[in-house]
Amino acid sequence: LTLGIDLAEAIAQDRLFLQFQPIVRLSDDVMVAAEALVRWQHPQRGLLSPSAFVPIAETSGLIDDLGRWVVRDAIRRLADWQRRLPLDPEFQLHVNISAVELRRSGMDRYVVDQLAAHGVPPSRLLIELSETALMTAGAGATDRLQALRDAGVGVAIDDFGTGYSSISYLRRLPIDTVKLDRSLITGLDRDPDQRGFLAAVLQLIDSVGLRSVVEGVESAGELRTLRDLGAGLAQGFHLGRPLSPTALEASWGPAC
Ligand code: G
Ligand code: G
Ligand code: MN
Ligand code: NA
Repeated sequence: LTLGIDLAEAIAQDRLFLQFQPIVRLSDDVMVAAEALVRWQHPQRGLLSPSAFVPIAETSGLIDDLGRWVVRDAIRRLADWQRRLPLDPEFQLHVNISAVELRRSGMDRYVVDQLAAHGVPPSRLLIELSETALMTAGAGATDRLQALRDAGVGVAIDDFGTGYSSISYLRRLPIDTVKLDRSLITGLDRDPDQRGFLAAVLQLIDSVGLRSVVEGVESAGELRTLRDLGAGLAQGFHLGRPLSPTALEASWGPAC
């Protein structure tokens, strides 16, 4: 496909860009994190979402270049923010990594080296991997994630609740955060069974010493129910859409 050729060029010419979606601590409504989401401004096809080009990158061998571009740009942004803004001590940037990137040896090294090169403390970064990516990645991948954890980088299982993962993975994988898929949240305020189920899942995650982020909060009713359940961190269109860096900075309260 010609999109693959275009993508190689787009990476080389910096025609990709990141948007940032706020992640909010529900106890005090402070934005304590954001998720970086890659986009591509294609000259003919317009704005493309990652679901339109990450799969192409994965099959065409461009995923390493794409992944490095994302990691480097995200860390540069963190360096810029910590220079110019009174960042909350806890503030963390979440970055998505695909299963194919995780299989590459040296992925962990690249992340740690970029952090050091830009003077960003490793705890400012969190790497997100989908449940499916974690299940299929193999032993080398687990070692790389452990190396990231040992270096102080956060590691999250993303889209939790959609795949076929056993809950025992929550104890075995080198992760510190669980991002709950939005299918667990949609309609939460209207369904008591779903509410009970989510309460139990949140408690399970807490009981094994992990932190949870609830994704896909789209309504005031869902948000209210999550507060009642004592959920920690939340993300979703109701709390904030993916934004340009400038727009994210404007939405930053003085506390950050
Ligand atoms: O923004 P959108 O809903 O189209 O995102 C679709 C998917 O793309 C999500 O599953 C998200 O995790 C993934 N994604 C977003 N940004 C990145 C990125 O920088 N790298 C990788 N590998 N995946 C990303
Ligand atoms: O798979 P992952 O969780 O990384 O997917 C992130 C994608 O989900 C982003 O593309 C983002 O735009 C989208 N997203 C974020 N919040 C919401 C939401 O509240 N509702 C829906 N439908 N999508 C969301
Ligand atoms: Mn994600
Ligand atoms: Na998710």
